Amino acid sequence: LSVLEKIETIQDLQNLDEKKLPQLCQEIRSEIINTVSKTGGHLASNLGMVELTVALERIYNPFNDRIIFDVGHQCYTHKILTGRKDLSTLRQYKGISGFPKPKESYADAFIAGHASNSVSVALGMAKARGILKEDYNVVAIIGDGALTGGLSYEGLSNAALSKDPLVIILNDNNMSISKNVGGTARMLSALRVSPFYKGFKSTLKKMFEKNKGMFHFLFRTKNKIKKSLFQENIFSNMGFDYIGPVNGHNIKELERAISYAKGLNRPVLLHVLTKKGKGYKPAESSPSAFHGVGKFNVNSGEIYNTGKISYSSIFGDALVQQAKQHNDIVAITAAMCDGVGLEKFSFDYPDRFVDVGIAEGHAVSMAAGMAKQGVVPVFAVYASFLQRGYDMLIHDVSLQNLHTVFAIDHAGIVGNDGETHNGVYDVAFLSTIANMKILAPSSYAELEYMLDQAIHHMEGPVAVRYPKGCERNYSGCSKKEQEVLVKGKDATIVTYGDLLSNVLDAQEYLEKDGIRVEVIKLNQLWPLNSETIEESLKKTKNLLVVEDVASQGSIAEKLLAKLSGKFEFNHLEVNCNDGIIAQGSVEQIYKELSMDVEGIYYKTRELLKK
Ligand SMILES: Cc1ncc(C[n+]2csc(CCOP(=O)(O)OP(=O)(O)O)c2C)c(N)n1
Repeated sequence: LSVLEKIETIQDLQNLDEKKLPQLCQEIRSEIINTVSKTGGHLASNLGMVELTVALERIYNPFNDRIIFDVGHQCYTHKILTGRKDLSTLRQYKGISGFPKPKESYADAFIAGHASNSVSVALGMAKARGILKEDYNVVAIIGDGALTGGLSYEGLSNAALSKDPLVIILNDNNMSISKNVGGTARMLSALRVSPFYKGFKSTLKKMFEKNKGMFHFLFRTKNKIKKSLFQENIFSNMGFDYIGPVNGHNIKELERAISYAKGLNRPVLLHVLTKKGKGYKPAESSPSAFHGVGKFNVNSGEIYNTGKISYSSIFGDALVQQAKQHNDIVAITAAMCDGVGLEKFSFDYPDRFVDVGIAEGHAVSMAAGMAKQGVVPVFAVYASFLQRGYDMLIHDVSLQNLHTVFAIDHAGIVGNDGETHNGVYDVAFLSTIANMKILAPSSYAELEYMLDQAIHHMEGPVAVRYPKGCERNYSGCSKKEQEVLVKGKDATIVTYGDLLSNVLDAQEYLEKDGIRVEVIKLNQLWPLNSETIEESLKKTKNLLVVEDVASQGSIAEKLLAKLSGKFEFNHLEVNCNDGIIAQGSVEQIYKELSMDVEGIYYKTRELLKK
């Protein structure tokens, strides 16, 4: 008989006989594995979190207490336990989000998607609780990968001496997406095998059971016994009560430690050790491959559609070729080596490859330092994560006009990860920065060409933005700043990047209706040269701008500002509106935003009716 089926409420979970917990965890694991095999998602991280989430939600009530998941990609067990047992629509259009989403449930205390902010958010909530004199608990759960992000240390530093009780659970699986990196990883390795750990297993475990008073006394005092038993570490030295490390797959041990942490009523850091991919062999042995995974065969563990050529892999190969010929090129990633296509580069040129951890702001400043001393840094980063580096782009890069290259992957709509991951603000924020140039390829050949231009033939900061996934129908290589690809007299469509193919297809349908559209493709988005567009508009008097960015700060907005008052023309814009775009496949989102072929066709007809 299923245990999970009987869990309708958090109270059911909290009242469940502890003997049934192993079976419950097994059922949750099966549910997660089966669902993700069909929907794709963050499998390995979630399998590692099953016992920890069960233990946590037997002690805290997510509908009253506030549980903040860092990144939030590991919250599937939490979703199952808080009224979303049927995960079949996970990450699908109009379905359950793969991240915590307060709109979906009150149990999802805060939106998540970008790493390292959970401690700050939790501290904010703990302070709000004090100010409003309310009564609930606040818990942050942060991974060892997310702990490489500087923001988490800002939060820890502030929280450590705070009078607001707060429990921070460090979910340490020794992995970011790939193996965790840097001094943080090293510090945690040392803690994992600390005397406390061995002690906890034997002596302290007994203390928990037999002599609570003594244990409590040891925690509270700063005497020598404590020092010998509780190894001093960065967290305890900052001011946290440090507990751990605790076995993250032993519910009994977890419940004891969590209850204890809760009872301390202070800022506490509870260190929990988990195994990424736990309970599913293929994910345990290849946790990186199963971190964010597409569809796969549950029995064999075979992941479908791997090794496909994509913009990321074309970029990675092109940069390896560049590095072969130029020994001053350095590749930088912020914990996304595979995601941005730099795996081969990291093997071939380990001395010219830097994985900084989840530290985009630092990566930008470090790139600036390299550039100042004559190296050519290429920072490959997803568009939405580069948002973290805005001040560094201005202060460290732009003011000195340093030659840095930003390979901006996942620009535009990213699909199933949804609103936190869409790269729809990059054109807006990059174009506010002095000296910045923005290029946008619409094909693999153009990406290779533009990367070469950015590295060797341009000065100062240059961003090359390209979409997630694969090249579409268009495979040309336009080498001008902008180019009229199709001549026409009735309307001018200006577009760039991934959407060019849809525009070209729509133009063909319009031509069948006798409507002649002029298609202008922008290769350099910024600075924006509008001469060709002006020439075209004098003839067509109708402008449609089609782009996969938010409307504020878009190319359309800049173009209209430039052309307004010069002459009369009608215009319509297709873009991502305010930029908050739901999850779904890229095709579904394109359709919703009228960026698919049909949508562009009808928008053009609507424009001509004006
Ligand atoms: C600012 C930011 N940069 C990059 C990412 C991409 N990312 C998602 S999860 C992850 C690794 C997180 O590792 P960890 O916190 O240890 O969690 P685990 O998956 O190992 O449980 C990364 C780099 C992100 N979500 N946010």
